Amino acid sequence: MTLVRIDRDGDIAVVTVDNPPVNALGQALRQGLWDAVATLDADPAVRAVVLICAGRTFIAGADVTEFGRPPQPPHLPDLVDRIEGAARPWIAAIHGSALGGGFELAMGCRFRVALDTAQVGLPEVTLGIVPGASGTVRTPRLAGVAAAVDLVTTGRPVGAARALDLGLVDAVVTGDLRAQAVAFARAALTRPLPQPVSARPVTAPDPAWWEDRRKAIAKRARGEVAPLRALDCLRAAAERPFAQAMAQERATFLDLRGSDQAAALRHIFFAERAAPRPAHLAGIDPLPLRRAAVIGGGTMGAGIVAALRDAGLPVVLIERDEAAVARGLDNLRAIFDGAVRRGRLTEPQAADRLAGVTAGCDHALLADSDLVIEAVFEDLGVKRAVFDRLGQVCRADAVLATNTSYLDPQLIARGLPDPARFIGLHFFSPANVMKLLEIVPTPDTAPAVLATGFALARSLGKIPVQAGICEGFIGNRILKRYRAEAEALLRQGVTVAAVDAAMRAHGLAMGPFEAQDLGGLDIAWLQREGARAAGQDVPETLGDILVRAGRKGQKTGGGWYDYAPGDRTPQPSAAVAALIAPQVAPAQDMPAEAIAARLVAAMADEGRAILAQGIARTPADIDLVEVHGYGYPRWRGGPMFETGLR
Ligand code: 3H9
Repeated sequence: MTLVRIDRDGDIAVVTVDNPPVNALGQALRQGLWDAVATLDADPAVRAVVLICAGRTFIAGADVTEFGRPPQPPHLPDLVDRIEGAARPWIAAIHGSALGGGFELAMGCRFRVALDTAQVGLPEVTLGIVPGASGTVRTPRLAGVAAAVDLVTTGRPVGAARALDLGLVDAVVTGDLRAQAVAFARAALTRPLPQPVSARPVTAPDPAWWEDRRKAIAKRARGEVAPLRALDCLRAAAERPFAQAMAQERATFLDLRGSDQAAALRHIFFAERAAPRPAHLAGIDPLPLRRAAVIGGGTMGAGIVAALRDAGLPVVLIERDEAAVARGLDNLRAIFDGAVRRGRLTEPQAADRLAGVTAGCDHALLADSDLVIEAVFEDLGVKRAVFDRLGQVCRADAVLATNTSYLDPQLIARGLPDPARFIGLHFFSPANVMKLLEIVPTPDTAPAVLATGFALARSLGKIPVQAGICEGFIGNRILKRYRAEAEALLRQGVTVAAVDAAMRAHGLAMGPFEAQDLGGLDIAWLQREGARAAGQDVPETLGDILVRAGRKGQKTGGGWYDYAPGDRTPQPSAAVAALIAPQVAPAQDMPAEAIAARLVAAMADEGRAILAQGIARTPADIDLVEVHGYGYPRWRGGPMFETGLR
């Protein structure tokens, strides 16, 4: 297959890269472009060169699959220099995404022309590396240091309009990109050429500015090394000559490329891309999803409605009476208003989201729905009653889903006229924000219905993970084990604050106890009490002691910690120490790493049991659950990856 094609439009050469799916810069493509420069430099009839890509995107970056192997020439930084130093000016014509090495190559060109729908960026830090082909050195010369620091240390791409404002691209066009880029080239040839990017000046901020950035980035990074290493490279780019800055960038890139963090982030990168289309569902067509419905407008139900509306689906929201309908709509309005406040939606977009919801208590509204998701109170009787009704009123081919997080979906489905179209879809709260969707088929679920669950996840932009049936499925089952192990540490004499601090140091936003205080200790307690009432032998937890003493978390002014009124800062609690004292050994110091290792090992151990029982299909699926549902640091790759199970 020819990865690089050259053709002509008069005296303008057009180099087309065609390396599906995303035109990644593997060795063969780098060589193809290297040779194209030589060919075109040798052709006196050529006055300028347009670099354009076939398929859905401009070059999306280096080929990440090559990162586990030694780099092969021609190396990308050399290729970028070669294009910049070519005899004729090159013009990058960008559609889709020019990311990482793709954008670095575009910066080697004398000009960049982008379609209005394109985006550009340097996402390398999300892969645990820094840009390795001049991204940290050329970007400040193109867009200034502040913009470059933002772009490189967050890894977030920017759209074409913003890229134009920042000076990252020279023109934004609509319509026929190739024709527009060729026209741009012709016009550019009538004027003196600008300096190559490497030769442009850069204004260095003062040391205090760098210190401020360093503090802000370190706080955000929580142990992730690439953003700070990228900042070092950017500082070198601002303060030192081009060649020296390039040498520092290359050394940093090669160092990080072989790091554990980069391996972990690559693991998550590929797991995320594999998840929406699992191999075992290849060739199974999902059912059409044109209209959806949600039963229950509480926090979870409203979040699911918002997620469905964000994906453009019209939604019916059913509640049990008019007052509940009004509350459900209020919940929904609060979500969309919040999105407007945060600048995620405009007022008209929010109004449109709301207008696409038909809310009521008449089940006849469900007659047209392709998918109905139940999100009512977590009680088997209540859920059974909902599905009895759905079995009567929904279309015979509609998919019926439960959002249960603990109950056995088989019990919920019992009595349905056609259990083959029933499935569990476990969203995480807030459902319009959290990326994880656990998909829980029963033994009766039809393959097409399972495939529909995955299709739904794709249209909602969620990460789907298939889970088998057990208490808590994958995520909540591991959470239970994690909390139990955290309590075991307390019983050994480790303090609540030491456990939480250790997990924060490990990269989680919160430790297990402060997280329980935020969510409320009573939720899990109610489950345990329910199980005890049903005759199960559930040993008393330390959390039970706290709940019985009225300490349910922040909402009661105290849980594992004390809270001053109006202040969410956890304060170590003498009352808690006294309450649990009879159950705990004398205080002991344990290093933070040892605490984290114990907790991670417990999670991974539960993960292994889950795999052995067929509840999860792969270790990577478990890692995705932890990263996208429970705030596990991506850069550690998840508990399975971290403990060596890949
Ligand atoms: C870099 O550039 C380093 C340089 O600074 C220095 C070098 C010296 N490589 O996401 P999709 C595969 S680091 C290999 O579903 P979309 C992906 O696995 C790189 N493969 O598509 C999937 O495979 P499959 C910086 C890649 O349309 C298929 O392509 N660049 C790469 O939803 C489709 O992917 C990035 O980090 C890659 N770089 O989104 C950009 N990228 O079909 C990463 C994708 O077998 N890529 N694949 O499952 C993206 O963000 C998205 O792919 C993109 C398209 C937005 C481009």
